[in-house]
Order: sequence, then C-alpha cells, then structure tokens
Amino acid sequence: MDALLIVDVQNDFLPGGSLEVTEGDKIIPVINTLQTGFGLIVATRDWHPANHGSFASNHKGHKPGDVIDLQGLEQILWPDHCVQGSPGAELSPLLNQSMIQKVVFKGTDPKVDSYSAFFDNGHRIQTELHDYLQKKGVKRLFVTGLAADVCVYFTVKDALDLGYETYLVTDATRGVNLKPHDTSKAFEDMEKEGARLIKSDDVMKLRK
Ligand code: VGL
Ligand code: ZN
Repeated sequence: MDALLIVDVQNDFLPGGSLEVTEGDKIIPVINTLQTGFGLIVATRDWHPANHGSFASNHKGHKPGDVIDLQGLEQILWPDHCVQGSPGAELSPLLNQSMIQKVVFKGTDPKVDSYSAFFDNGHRIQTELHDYLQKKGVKRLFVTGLAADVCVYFTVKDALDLGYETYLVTDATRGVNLKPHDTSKAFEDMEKEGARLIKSDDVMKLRK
C-alpha cells in the first residue's frame, strides 16, 4: 500500500505567514495534482499551545534564530507559529482537503518540539502516524510539504528508520533555509540515508 503524506501545509508556513517559507505556496498545486493519484492521503499539522518552548517570545531576552537548551535538547527558537486554534495553524485553503483521510497533530507538548511527524524531537513519544500507517498496510510513503529542511527532513529520516520505502517529492517541498544551503544539504542527506528523490511527474508515472 502507498500513502501520500502532506507535512504542515499551514498558513503560517506560507508567504505572509509568521514563519513563511519562500515559494511555499508553489507546492500546493503540485500536491493537489499528486492527491488524485493516491488512495490514502495523510496530512500533519504543527499544533502548538501559546506557551510552547520553541517560541522565542516565551524566553526572555531571546529572539528567533537563537539556540537554547530546552529540557536537555538543543532547540532553535522560532517566531510564534501554528498556535492551536489560530488562523495560521489552519491548513491552507488552497490545499484540496477533501481526499485527506487522516490528520496527525504534533508539537502539542510545550516542553518538547516535534519536527518529525512520527516522534517528538527527543524520540520519546510517538504520534499516532506510524500505528495508523501500519494498520493500513502502508509500505511506500511519498512525502511532500513544509519545510524541506525541518519537518519534512526529520519525517523522512524517521520514516526510513521505521522501514518505509520513502520517497521525497522534490517539487512538492520547499525549505526555510535559515542558512543558505540548508535545503540542498537536507536533500543530499535524505538521499544518503536511503530516501528516493523523485519529481511529481514521475510519481504519477510510477503509480500507474
Ligand atoms: C516547522 C519550524 C518549526 C516545520 C515547524 O513544519 O518545518 N519548522 N516548526
Ligand atoms: Zn513548530
């Protein structure tokens, strides 16, 4: 069984959002086309309480981009984003949501961030994603969404570790690039770890 995974295509990560990814909106039509080729589609949402430890605003004297120790883990501080119930946390209205069967929420614990759709950053608590995909008999996972060098990157690495044949759809993702080449490095690293980099046109061919 194949599944399409759509990571964090939320307003705050799109142009005009609080943690905007350059050209993040460009991937939405690509994902909408991809969706027509899949029987199982799962989306994730970054879903932080307002007091989340990854927000610079919750650490006096700190600004976004600073790195702190959060409960023993290195944590990059971000602008407030994807606050539970806020418009920025909504999936983009441009994303076709009618075929999404399951939405997995992550980043709800204020004390630990969760970049991966499978685990928190301390690799201690699992989301419901792996169980769900196992129940559906998923073997191949096609990963899309935002951001290529943060949540998509850690999701792909965990998917590989969990044994999924994992494809990264390269034109269906964009990165934050806190440092200029973060996204190209992330692509290289995912490929080195065993992910298959594929263009959306080729996914559609492969699925036929
Ligand atoms: C993300 C930074 C902070 C992401 C989430 O979805 O890539 N990035 N929280
Ligand atoms: Zn976040």
